[in-house]
Amino acid sequence: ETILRGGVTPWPDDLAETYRAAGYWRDRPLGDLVWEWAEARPHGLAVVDGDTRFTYRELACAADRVAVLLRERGLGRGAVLLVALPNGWELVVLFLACLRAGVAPVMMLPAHRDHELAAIGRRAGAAAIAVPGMFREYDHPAMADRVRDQVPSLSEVLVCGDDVGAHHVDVRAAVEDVSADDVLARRAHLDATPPAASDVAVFLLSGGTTGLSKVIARTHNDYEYNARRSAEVCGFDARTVYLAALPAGHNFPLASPGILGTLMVGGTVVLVPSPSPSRVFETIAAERVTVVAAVPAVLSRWVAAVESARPDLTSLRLVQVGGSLFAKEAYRRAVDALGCRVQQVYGMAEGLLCYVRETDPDDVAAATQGRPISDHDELRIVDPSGVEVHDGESGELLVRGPYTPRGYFQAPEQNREAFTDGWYRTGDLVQRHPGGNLVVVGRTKDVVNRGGEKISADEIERLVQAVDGVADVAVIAVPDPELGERACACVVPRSGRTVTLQDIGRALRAAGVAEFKIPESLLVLREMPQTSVGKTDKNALSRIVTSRTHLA
Ligand code: J2J
Repeated sequence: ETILRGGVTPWPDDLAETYRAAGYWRDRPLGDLVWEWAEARPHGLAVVDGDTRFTYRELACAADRVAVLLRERGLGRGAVLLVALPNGWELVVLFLACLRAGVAPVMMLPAHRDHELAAIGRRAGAAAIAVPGMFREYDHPAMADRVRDQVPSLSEVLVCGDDVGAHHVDVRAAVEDVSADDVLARRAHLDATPPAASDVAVFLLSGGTTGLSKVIARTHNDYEYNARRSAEVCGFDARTVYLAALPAGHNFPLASPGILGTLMVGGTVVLVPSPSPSRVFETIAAERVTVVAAVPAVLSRWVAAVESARPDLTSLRLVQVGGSLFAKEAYRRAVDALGCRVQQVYGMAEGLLCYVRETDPDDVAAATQGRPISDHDELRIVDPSGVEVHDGESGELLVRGPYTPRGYFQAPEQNREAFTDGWYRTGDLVQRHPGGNLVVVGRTKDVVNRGGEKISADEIERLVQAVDGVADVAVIAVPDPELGERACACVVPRSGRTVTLQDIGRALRAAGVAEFKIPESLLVLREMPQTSVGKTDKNALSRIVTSRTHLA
């Protein structure tokens, strides 16, 4: 059977054989692991969400119950489910249920809205969507109903929360209904029809450079290796208590080593719905959390709060930080404030993961973003003409390897740009530190990295271009002390018209764009600066913006 494989670019056979021979690819679907964990430590604590706790056995039972629910709703092997849930036990159970049923979850964010959900739903051919109930005063089931109307393939709306409509699928109710005697029957049914290890296990969103949404298909083989090897490199074991504070739809908290890596080694996953310092500190103290991951913007908030609140962080062994630039000074300050190891991580949903190792000297830990997890990760650092740079010089990083897919899902046009002979063009400018680790020094891709959330400039430009009164627009990143960067819209209005930041915000919200992507400042221009070849000169725009102290 070839399920969803039509849109996947396979690894070449000889490399696939190499990865198998090296023991990276084990040819086992991830769903098989769920009962393996449950049998190894049935009464071990697997998941904690507030007062809700699951042992490994309870987790496996719940996952199977929801997997059967998916099957009953017509979602079987190769079906695609949009998952737009906040961190909570439902997200873990549903994720594992998908793996058990062979359904491919698309890891969205609860911050996504109609625009993102519909675009991705169409791209991935989603048959269903899972949302919370009311969350942060927003009616997610109502949004899901609208998305269903916009995506022809989408028919089922799953709700993980209260106030479930009669036409919705109630996920919580199914889990409450797990009866002991059916466990074996359910398990046998699901075991009888496992997905293939080369099937798509999960879809991740790309930090995208084009306005066209694209998704990354991660196979059971490559994603299992990614999480297992990460757990090994980061020293996770059964004593690990991992706090998922970043949105679990991201690859970092999901599998770097994250939730999946923790469950693989028999540790405990604790989830909080937001990374607010007070909630995080309370949870660390209450559950004796040992590891937590953060983006630099979130970590800075924690560090500032630690310096004033002095919470009990004595259980913490490791704080991981990645997703955007983390300055040396911020590293030093974090180590001082937290009193534990701070580990830089440079990763991407497209694959490659780099971690600073525990054995790296302190100056390397402070100044580098780590090195790859696999001996079979192949890296090239090239100049704009594609020629490898000399040692120590910076260039664009190209990568391929056992957990870096060879193309985006069903995106031949974008693949021509983003992949060359299987090499993924990261769009990151890096250089090699004398010790061998990578240092991220910049990027070539046109994105705004807003506190670790990637915003495609092109996507927002298309949306702003459609706003009434706009003749031309460019979206650029402007430095920000809190978030690292924020999006600024540089707009040339039509003659005789004015365009305000509020106009843009209103139009984008009406189009159902996620709040974090809406430009936060505006530069109004009479004409767009151009390069000598007639393209918008974004460097000139950045200079104009930084020379002004006050923007709209
Ligand atoms: C500078 N830029 C970084 C870092 C990522 C683990 C950790 C992070 C991600 C992630 C991930 C950076 N310093 N330490 O998926 O599993 C920027 C680069 C990169 C892009 C990828 C994981 N760590 N970046 O951030 O897919 O530009 O993954 O190409 O969201 O984030 O973004 P994303």
